[in-house]
Amino acid sequence: MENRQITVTSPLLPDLEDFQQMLCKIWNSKWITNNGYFHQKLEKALAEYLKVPYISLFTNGTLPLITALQALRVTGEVITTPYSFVATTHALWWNGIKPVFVDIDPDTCNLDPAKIEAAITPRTTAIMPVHCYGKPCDIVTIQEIADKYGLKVIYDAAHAFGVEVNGESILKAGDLSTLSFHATKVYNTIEGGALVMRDEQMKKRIDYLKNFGFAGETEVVAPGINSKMDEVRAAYGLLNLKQVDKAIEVRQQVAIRYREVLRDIEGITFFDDIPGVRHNYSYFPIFVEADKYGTTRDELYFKMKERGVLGRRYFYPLISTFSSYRELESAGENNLPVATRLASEVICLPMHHELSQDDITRILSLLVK
Ligand code: T4K
Repeated sequence: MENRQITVTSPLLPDLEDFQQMLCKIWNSKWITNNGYFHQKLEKALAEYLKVPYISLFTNGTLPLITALQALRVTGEVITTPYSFVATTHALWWNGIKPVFVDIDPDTCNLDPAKIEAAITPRTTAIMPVHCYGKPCDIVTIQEIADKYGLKVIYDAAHAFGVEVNGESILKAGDLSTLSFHATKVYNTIEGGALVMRDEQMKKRIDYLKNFGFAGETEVVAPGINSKMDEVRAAYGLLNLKQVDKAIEVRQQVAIRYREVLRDIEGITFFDDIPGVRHNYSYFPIFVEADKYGTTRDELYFKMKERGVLGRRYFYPLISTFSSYRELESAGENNLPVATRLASEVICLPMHHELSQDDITRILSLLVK
């Protein structure tokens, strides 16, 4: 039996020689950070690729969340999902904001819009949903609720690189959207991220905030932070942008193969593509219903691990169960039955551009009874 480990993801890497050429340019210029040539070039290229009006590059995907809350002067309470990576809620905590967890919709794993209004209090100032696994949130209903109560909407779109609905970027929804370009994402700059905004004024404000609040050499207009992307990673990002479509196509083929086989397995469910949506196939979550499948999620997860197939239980445990948040009134299991159930059933199967047909066969053979 083959022992090679198959990991949940594998980073999309630029051609090394191409990257070395980029490095030579950076070395020659001696300009290595602070809004350099490659930084500006990548912002322009990404705005075009993503079909968004303005984008500001960051050094990872967590600082854009923290900065977005600062830029919109969000305070008090924010409604958010417990079914995400911890960074989503941590960004609220770092701004002194109280997270209010609302349950998710089982059909999408995203914040359930039908449950948002009941969680709004006089202290609520914003909603922070996540397009989990890159599946679009119900942006229309969320905006209607936000407009009705005068709330800001910040989308954590860390998983939603390149996702479009009817030809429109999902990143244009809400007041601001954040992206992560971490090594594990569909598109990576090693570490990296971005904020997507609608107008030039907001871009200016965000650009100040990510550079200590500097507006010119001697003037500081806000208590900013340092979260700029450097030239090396911006150059790397430019190279990866050229090959990301091809990587997404391979991922799509993997999803097609997975679905063909998984459709016939009782007790395992998964998401199908949504008509009109350009998916990015960033993750391939399956949900294991133990009573129908005959094996629990964890039994399957550890069996896979033993055989060298390293799926991941994204997002288990729920953020609301971590010690920093579990005392919140909204963190109780009774308030979050769907998220609690799905977190106990999920395994994200390996999903990346380097999976071979043999890898896929090996992974599926562990799932077929
Ligand atoms: N919002 C959401 C919704 C997010 O999902 C995330 C990040 C954020 C915000 C924050 O964005 P960043 O500040 O991170 O940019 C990973 C990532 O570190 C994290 O970026 C990601 N979400 C989260 C869902 O997953 P881990 O701890 O599971 O990653 P790790 O190191 O175990 O890697 C997973 C697998 O990927 C490895 O088994 C093998 C492969 N891998 C990983 C790395 C780092 C490689 O092949 N090469 C590598 O260099 O958190």
